Amino acid sequence: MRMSPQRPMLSLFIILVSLGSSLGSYQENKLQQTNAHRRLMKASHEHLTLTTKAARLTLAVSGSAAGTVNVEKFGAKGGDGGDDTQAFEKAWNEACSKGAVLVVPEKKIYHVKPITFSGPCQPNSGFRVYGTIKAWPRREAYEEDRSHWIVFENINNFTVDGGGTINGNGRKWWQNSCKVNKNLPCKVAPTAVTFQECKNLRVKNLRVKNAQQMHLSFEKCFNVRVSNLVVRAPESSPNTDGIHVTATQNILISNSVIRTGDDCISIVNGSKNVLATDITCGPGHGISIGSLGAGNSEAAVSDVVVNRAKLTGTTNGVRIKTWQGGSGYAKNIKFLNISMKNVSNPIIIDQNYCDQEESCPEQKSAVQLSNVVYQNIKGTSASEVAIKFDCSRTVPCREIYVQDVILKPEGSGDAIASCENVRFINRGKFLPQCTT
Ligand SMILES: *[C@@H]1O[C@H](CO)[C@@H](O)[C@H](O)[C@H]1NC(C)=O
Ligand SMILES: *[C@@H]1O[C@H](CO)[C@@H](O)[C@H](O)[C@H]1NC(C)=O
Ligand SMILES: *[C@@H]1O[C@H](CO)[C@@H](O)[C@H](O)[C@H]1NC(C)=O
Ligand SMILES: CC(=O)N[C@H]1CO[C@H](CO)[C@@H](O)[C@@H]1O
Repeated sequence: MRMSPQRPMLSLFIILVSLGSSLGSYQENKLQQTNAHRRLMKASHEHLTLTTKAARLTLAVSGSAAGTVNVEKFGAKGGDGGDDTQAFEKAWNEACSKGAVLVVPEKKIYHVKPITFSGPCQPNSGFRVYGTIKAWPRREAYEEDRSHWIVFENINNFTVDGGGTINGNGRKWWQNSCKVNKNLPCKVAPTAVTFQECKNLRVKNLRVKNAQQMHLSFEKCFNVRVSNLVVRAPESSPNTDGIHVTATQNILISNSVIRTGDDCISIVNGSKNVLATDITCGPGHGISIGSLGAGNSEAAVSDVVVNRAKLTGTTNGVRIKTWQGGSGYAKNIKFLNISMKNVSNPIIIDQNYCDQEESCPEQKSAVQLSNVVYQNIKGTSASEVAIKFDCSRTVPCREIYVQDVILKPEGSGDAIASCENVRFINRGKFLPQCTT
């Protein structure tokens, strides 16, 4: 019962390739390109609908040919607080080696310790969660590798779906975070679900909640479609990013609702061709590119589009954050059609990012930011500074395009824009205007 992902994956590739070339031509034609872009977005939208139909058709035709492996076949019990890890391992080995779909049955809660699902697998393998997978609560179980709970690695042409829940059970981890208890040392906590070096991957129709630290991370993946996710953790939970993208190319994240204690989406070094569309975000820290350039490192991020996002009550809206002393670039980035409601820093470029106890000394080098487009961004700011371009003095921001950006104060008072070391070009409305 697998929704043959080859065709959708190929389509994704085509969408992303055309997206990439559109970004290229955008550079030449600057803001005259809105019509072409609108067509592109419309096309990609229709395309998604079509591929879904094609997938359904394939499903109907192929029936249950691929076969399934139920975790209960290997002794998973669910619900009694017992440890189902081994059953999951055995079920995975069978599913992966035979080309079947691992099934987590509905209505039960399976407790699982840190686990790695490794490929490569036979064609037609998959992973379908109907019920709930919940993280083993005792933190001792994570001593060997504190940064991961569930890992999928080295799998191709693969879908994770099912409509069920993956629950990181993160409360104890949050209580022991140095951000919550200042007396404790800062240590990493597990990412709930990590995808490493996966190709042609689909992750859809899932709830992921209460991660120990980040919820989902895509690392060194290629051709990924993420859709229809609901990601939730309390606003107060530390570092619980929704979707983290690192060293990944050609990834489409669509139709997802993300409400957590940190970035809804964070896109960092080595990522290229990232499209996030129809994202509902908040509470949380907004949609971020970065942080980049930490520890004097070199960064490369390009061709990122965020289209149709709705942010409510977040601490940032759309943000680019880089540390002083870094190098490399973040370029060809578009933030389009975004609505903000009571967002504290709706538009922010922060090249003096410093997320540590000690203050960060001034340094000469910086990650170069260029060709960043803000178009059709409307709504309200919870703070006075609605727009902040705090760019590097030695490496100013170049080619920053602002069109039809209107941000008003949420309450009474004024909204202002603060602009340091930025060269921007604006068309259409741009409110508030830079005062510095
Ligand atoms: C994945 O799909 C591609 C394209 O359809 C195919 O060439 C490749 O062999 C497949 N890989 C696996 C591991 O099934
Ligand atoms: C940044 O990404 C590039 C390309 O993926 C990689 O070669 C480099 O090591 C990365 N830098 C850091 C600091 O991770
Ligand atoms: C707006 O956000 C601020 C700060 O986050 C909060 O104190 C305030 O209650 C919010 N106002 C509304 C109307 O939601
Ligand atoms: C796809 C989409 O929502 N496009 C909209 C983006 O914003 C422009 C105006 O800047 C609208 O005209 C598009 O409809």
